[in-house]
Amino acid sequence: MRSTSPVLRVNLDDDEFHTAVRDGLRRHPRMIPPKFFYDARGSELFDLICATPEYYPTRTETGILDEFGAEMVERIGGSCVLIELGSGSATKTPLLLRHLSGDAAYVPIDICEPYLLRSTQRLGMMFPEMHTHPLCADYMHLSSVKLDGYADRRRVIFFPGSSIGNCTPAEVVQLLRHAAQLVGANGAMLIGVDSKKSPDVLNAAYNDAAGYTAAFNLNLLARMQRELGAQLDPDGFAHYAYYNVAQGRIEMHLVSRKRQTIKMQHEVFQFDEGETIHTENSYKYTAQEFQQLARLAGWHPKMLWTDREGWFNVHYLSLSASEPQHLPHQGC
Ligand code: AVJ
Repeated sequence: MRSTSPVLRVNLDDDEFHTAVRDGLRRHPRMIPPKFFYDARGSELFDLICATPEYYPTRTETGILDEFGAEMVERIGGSCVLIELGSGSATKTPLLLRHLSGDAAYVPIDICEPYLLRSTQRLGMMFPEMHTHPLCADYMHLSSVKLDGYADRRRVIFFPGSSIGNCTPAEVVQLLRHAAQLVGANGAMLIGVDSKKSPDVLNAAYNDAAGYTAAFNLNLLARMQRELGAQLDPDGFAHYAYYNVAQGRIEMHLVSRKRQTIKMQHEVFQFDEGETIHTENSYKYTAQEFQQLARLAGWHPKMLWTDREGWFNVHYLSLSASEPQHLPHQGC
């Protein structure tokens, strides 16, 4: 009775990478959005980052989902439609799926099609009864994603990994509003959010000793060479990541190590030594800060699970104000 639909492509424009790089290099300070990290090589490097000892978010969130997955599913309801944003290799997803009912549906959304296919196949084998409808889409444009079918089921967004950290606080509110529209009345969300913590811990997590984060950042230049024919010296740039305490975010940059140019389709971009391309923000939110943003977007924070050190939070948000804050059997 297994049913896996073919991958549906939604809002991806083939030219988008070119436009983003061109526009991002024309402005000052220079900036290229982090979603372009995730070509096949970048997605692979991201998985390697997740396995480094310094990058605590993955194992911390995995621990939380492993311990509290059953409780989470009690909240969201076992026969829901689970919509995962940025599913990637979907290694954490089984920690929820194993508690869902056999008739649950799963809608993984990811920008990287090979990854989407592979993880869909793997989950299809692990959960043969589950209905899976993969969407190859950019969840940053969630308003253009439409779902039909399963009209009687509760729609629940699963957004792990603190990918929401790539959004500014204003963008968080906007994305959470679009998420609310997608799930409709009675919808819910489970979202993983990385917390503020010691800058030492944060700086180490984005400067791993094995160099995978550096390779991930620099792969953007290689992707520009491969896909856009950009003429550049990949060794002329260095990985730079630091925690900006005032802004509450990790910033990743590619720093020019010398005076040089990047040429792309007859356009020449001049770089001074030390000039950077800002490639990523990864905001860290306290539980209270994040709950405040969720409320601004119309969500009701109902529950929060965290690890012993409070390094990572998984929030349960509902659109229904009347849903109890605490489950009856957990009272007292
Ligand atoms: C996928 C956005 C959550 O910000 O920690 C990891 C991406 N960048 N190391 C993060 C990332 C560098 C990651 N997110």
